[in-house]
Amino acid sequence: MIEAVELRRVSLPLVTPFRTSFGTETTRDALLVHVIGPDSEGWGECVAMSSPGYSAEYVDGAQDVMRRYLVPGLFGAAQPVRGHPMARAAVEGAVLDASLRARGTSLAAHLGGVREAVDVGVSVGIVRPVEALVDAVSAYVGQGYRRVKLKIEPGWDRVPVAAVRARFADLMLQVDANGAYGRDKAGTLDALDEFGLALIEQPLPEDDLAGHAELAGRLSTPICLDESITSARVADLAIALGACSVVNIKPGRLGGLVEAKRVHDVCVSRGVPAWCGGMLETGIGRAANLALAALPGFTLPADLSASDRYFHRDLTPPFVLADGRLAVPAGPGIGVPVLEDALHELTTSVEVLRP
Ligand code: OSB
Ligand code: MG
Repeated sequence: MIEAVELRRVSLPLVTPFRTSFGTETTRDALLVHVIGPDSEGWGECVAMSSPGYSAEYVDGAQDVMRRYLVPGLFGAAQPVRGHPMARAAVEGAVLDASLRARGTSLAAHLGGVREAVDVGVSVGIVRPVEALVDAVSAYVGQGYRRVKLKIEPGWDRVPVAAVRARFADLMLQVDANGAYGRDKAGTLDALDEFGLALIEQPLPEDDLAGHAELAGRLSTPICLDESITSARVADLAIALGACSVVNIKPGRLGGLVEAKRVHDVCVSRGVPAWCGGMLETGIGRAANLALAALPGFTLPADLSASDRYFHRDLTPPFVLADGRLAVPAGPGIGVPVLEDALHELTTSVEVLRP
């Protein structure tokens, strides 16, 4: 039984602006779902961003669909809801956290996690000039991150990649275009083949599986899909078409941990390596992602970095890098407490919904 659901907005200033092909973030304005029951409570984090640049969802829209449809569904007035995976994932996550906390079971154990720590990398935004980018990468490498991902866009690809590769010959390096290359611009991606990249993530638009298959056939660098992978069915199709040979798995994009695990299972059965993506989550979303990344099919380093890579102050005890890994929380549910002081200081609004 659920007594109340709080939709809580928080605003966390980023330590450094995060620039991608779709925009620049300077603060993480996140929406938290807090499910409160008689003897348990649970937390979920919605990864929708402030504006619909990464995908169609955005945080105000996610809160609206939660308020009108998803939370009333929890209270017994269920209606079918198409789309809105990020909103659904946050609600599903909060309910699951509450029930696992009540049972004393960790999310990692519930999902079938097999490791206590996860190899992690860092996603580095577009930083100009190139010298500043190389300095930023150098600092992360010094901290022990196991791989580096560079955000690219048309006009910012070969030169920054060449500069980072020239400085770090053996670094596990990959790039992410967030779909910024049209088929007309995709030719410039051929120039990246000489840098020994681990993968190129989502070079073309989300719906262009055929274009990705063509590119994958031409390049020797593996193609990884992020935005395109909207369900386990699509993951299976994309792999079958040769559109990707690596998959980025994000529970928010997929509508929750249940579908994310299905994508993981597709990857395992097709022998395709997978890794856990990130969306600049607070400690709440990060804890859940780490539990997922403990599954055996996550064989490549995750986009889950230490709290201090994102925020001066996190909502949970900070996640700290240890030998290039983050520990998988072992406590009940997502396994970490939400810090009351930080929560109150960083909250910008609370909407309380009751049955
Ligand atoms: O495409 O992987 C992405 C952040 C926001 C939106 C999309 C993406 C990202 C990242 C950051 O790359 C990964 C992280 O949380 O560290
Ligand atoms: Mg991506």
